[in-house]
Amino acid sequence: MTDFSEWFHNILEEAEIIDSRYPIKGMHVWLPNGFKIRKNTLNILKDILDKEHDEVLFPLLIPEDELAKEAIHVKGFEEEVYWITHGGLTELNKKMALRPTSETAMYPMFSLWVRSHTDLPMKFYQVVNTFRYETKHTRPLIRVREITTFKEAHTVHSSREDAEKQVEDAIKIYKEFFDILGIPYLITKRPVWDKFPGADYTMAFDTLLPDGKTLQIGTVHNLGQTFAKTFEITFETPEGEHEYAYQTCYGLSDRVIASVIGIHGDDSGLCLPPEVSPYQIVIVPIIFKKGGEEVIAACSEIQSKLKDAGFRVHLDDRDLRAGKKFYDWEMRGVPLRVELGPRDLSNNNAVLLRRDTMEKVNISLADDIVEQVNNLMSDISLNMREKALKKMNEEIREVSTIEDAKESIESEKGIISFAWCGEEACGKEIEEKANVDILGIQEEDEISGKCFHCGSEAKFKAFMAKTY
Ligand code: PR8
Repeated sequence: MTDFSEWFHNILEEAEIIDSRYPIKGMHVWLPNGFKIRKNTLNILKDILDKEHDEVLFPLLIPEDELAKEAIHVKGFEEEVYWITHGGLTELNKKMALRPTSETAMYPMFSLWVRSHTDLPMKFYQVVNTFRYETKHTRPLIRVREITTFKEAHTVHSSREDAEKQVEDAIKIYKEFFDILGIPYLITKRPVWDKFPGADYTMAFDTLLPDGKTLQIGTVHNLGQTFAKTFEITFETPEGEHEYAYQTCYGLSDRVIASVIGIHGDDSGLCLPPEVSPYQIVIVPIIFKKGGEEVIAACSEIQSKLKDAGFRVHLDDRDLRAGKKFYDWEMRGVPLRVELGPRDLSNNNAVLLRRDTMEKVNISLADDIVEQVNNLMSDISLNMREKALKKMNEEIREVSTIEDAKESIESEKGIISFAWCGEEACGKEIEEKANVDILGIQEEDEISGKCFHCGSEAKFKAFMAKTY
């Protein structure tokens, strides 16, 4: 993969994930194959969220006065909002925004719903499309103007401690989700100048794409009482007093799919984790002139067994060369291929090919195929996760001077860790001098010594990278 950007663009088209020719910049069409990957991925997240959250659905439009209520929030989004100004030919007396995110759609309603401490905590999520007029270069799934799969959770609590714990819980949820997908991540607390507009602080998940740039794939924000004060979200305490609620929100986007594609893919195309692949197994009969029917019958039998065991299986009986079929399914990233020809059949064998390692495994059809496939699938998921994690960890380098940081980033990209004082002025200088973004800090890591730039006492281990 010499040019990731080109590879990414081509594979979206070749594997029929997205059609990016829709005539509005930053808005794309999900094709059936992509939609299935999206659906499988979403189901994993929903299963996790559904344990403690209720799913809701709010309107797409937000009245101007609600959007404008939270001053810091609206400032952060003012350049990114799409406005509806007309209904037919009539100019509206109140403009309406297409939600860039839903705080200002939800919180006026939360103010009606939250009454007593016994109502709390409240935990909601919705999966919707959101709109952001991004001015940076748009790319399918990575930076879009219509985020088609915005998974946003919003919670309300009766104490600061509860909200802080929710931030930890949300981080656990996202870890579990990304682990299932084999997406490695670095979790940091964003610098103050890069936190979500209106939040007390932002925790972010970044992953590393093959071109050495990091991609923010999820964020968890502690909103403190800022929005509660703006939107009058108050509750009655057990003592009968009225207090502003504490809130959190966290979200993921189509970037999750971009990471699955980019991180696991290779020169042969996609390599999908079994958990999300539209087909988990494809069976390719190797047919010569003689013995074709027996081979197809044996393939169908294998298909039924695997289907009954709950796998998504496809028997590719198209009238095409086996080599062409191999190419197609490898490119689409199907985790496991079963090949069966007349000679295999007479030996009561089949050949399995793992997409992650491209290794062939001979199996005996006398043994339980479901068990063998089950074992292989777990191994594939594990191997994909470990390989991706190892690769990312190898790209995290510690440096002790800003000159080294600059050189290291210019030549090898990846992520740089360094000792930092945490001061905004110093951080901004670092970003400018090294021409990078500071991703954030890890507070839990004790650190001693001097800030690698300004020389004052270092307080944090921090990270920087070229970012998307
Ligand atoms: C919130 N409110 O909105 P966030 N294209 C693709 N993905 C994107 C884009 C884009 N243009 N912009 C952001 N993301 C909070 C939390 C409700 C939910 C992705 O937070 O603005 C990024 O991965 O940080 C980002 O981390 C996530 O959406 C949430 O957006």
